[in-house]
Amino acid sequence: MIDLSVRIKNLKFETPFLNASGVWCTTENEIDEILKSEAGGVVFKTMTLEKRVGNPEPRLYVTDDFSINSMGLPNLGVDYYCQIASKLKKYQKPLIASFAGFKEKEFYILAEKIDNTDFDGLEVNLSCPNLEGKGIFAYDLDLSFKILKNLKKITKKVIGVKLPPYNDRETIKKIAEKFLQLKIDFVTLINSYPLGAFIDTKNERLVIKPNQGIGGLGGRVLKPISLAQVILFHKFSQGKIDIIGVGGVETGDDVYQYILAGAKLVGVGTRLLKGPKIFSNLKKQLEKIFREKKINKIEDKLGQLKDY
Ligand code: RRO
Repeated sequence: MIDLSVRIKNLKFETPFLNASGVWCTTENEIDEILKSEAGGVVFKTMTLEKRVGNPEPRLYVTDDFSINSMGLPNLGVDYYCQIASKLKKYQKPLIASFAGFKEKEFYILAEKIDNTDFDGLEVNLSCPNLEGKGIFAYDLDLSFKILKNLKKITKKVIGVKLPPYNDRETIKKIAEKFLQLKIDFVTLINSYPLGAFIDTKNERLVIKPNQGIGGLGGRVLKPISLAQVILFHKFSQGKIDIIGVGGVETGDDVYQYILAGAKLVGVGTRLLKGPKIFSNLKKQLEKIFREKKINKIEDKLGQLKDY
């Protein structure tokens, strides 16, 4: 019998597939569709204290190879999501609240609100690349560690952090060691690569409008970058912090690569733009790989890359 279920602390996911926050998870209807699919749970669109319309369009460009977005955090606001969480509880799948503040204090107010609801876990988004005139929190390690230390005092729920890509091993090592100390339960690796641009040669202009036409890069091209982050984080955290791998997941083979790299679950972003049907395809394809390789459960292969 193949068992694709995994756990992060006390949360059980019947399959290791999630949406990447941002895709198909802004309205109650979208979240409902994810929960009705073969996804093991859902991560909500990153919520802010107030609702937001986001950046001007065009703000998303998608090809088979990549996506570029500068959505600018459009969402319906924390109160809306807290309210619908109680309705969506009926699916008995983990509901994860992704949230972000513009200032340090807002992270604490958001966490307090979310802590008193039916959400099962929190994903602190320290890596949104698209806020005009603002940097990425996660590139300020001292501030990020301070925020997380304080959030741990506020919430008793399962807590994870969504990180951007880093370009050196030392930073990943430092973060992994600190997260072990802070008892962070999971990390989501990675958000979109922060600086992506593409030019439409016919019209001689960039394909998106906000932020000088530069936005977060996702999709197939991200997978090698993301896999390296997962491998290094898994190594430096000694496999003690669960990882949700995100970046270029399209097939069961991609999922299997993330499992070997050390990710217990995967998040699907760019490919989910075509709809939640991808989750049943991923399930069939991963089960086929498990059958052929005679694997019974994900834990047996987690981080099990062979040496040369
Ligand atoms: O809404 C966005 O522009 C956005 C967010 Br919050 C994020 O975390 N990652 C991304 O690629 N876009």
